[in-house]
Amino acid sequence: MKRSLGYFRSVVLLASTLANNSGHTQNLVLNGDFESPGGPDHSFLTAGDTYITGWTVTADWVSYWQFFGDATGAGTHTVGLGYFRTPGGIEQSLATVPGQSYSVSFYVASTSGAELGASALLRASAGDFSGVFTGPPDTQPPPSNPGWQQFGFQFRAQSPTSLLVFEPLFTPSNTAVPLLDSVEVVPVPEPSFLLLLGTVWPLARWFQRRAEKS
Ligand SMILES: [Ca+2]
Repeated sequence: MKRSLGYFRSVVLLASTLANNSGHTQNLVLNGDFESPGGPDHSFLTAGDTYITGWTVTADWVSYWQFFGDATGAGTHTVGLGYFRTPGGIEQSLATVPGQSYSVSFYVASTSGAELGASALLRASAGDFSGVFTGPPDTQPPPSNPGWQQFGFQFRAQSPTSLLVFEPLFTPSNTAVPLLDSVEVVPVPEPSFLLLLGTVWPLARWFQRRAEKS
């Protein structure tokens, strides 16, 4: 019986560790909050520029801002993609497992110069996903907080590396620039893992309580 209890204490520890780790999975994105390199505003980064740590500029122009504040209040910097009809995107290559699903989250705000009220359009893509997100309307003239909204999507990796890309989408009637901050990518737990956890965890807890009572 003692050996049995010892075994289930080990299972409790394992299940507890798995449960804790599943809630605190590490962000796969390097410098997803854009707090590096820090320092003053840096406008008009051009294609190929790697000034923003971990990211590569895909097209002229991208701006590195502390002017607009931070999406979550945890930092000071963000990026602006494009400049009033001039495209400008950023990308980062992520190490992924083919077939594995990942969850992406990020914050978007809009800046539209004199045209307050416009909502910036942001195209995001990774793995098998590509979609356009409409940011919240720009209602506050800078340097007031432009207002931030969190968005997200899931993608399935198709190779050992997945390119995460963010670009503005301008239309003849909408030239609002999307601001981007706090990008996070984490693996989506597989159903089999959740099933295992859902089975093992209650059983292990039951044995733990029995052991504590005896
Ligand atoms: Ca930030």
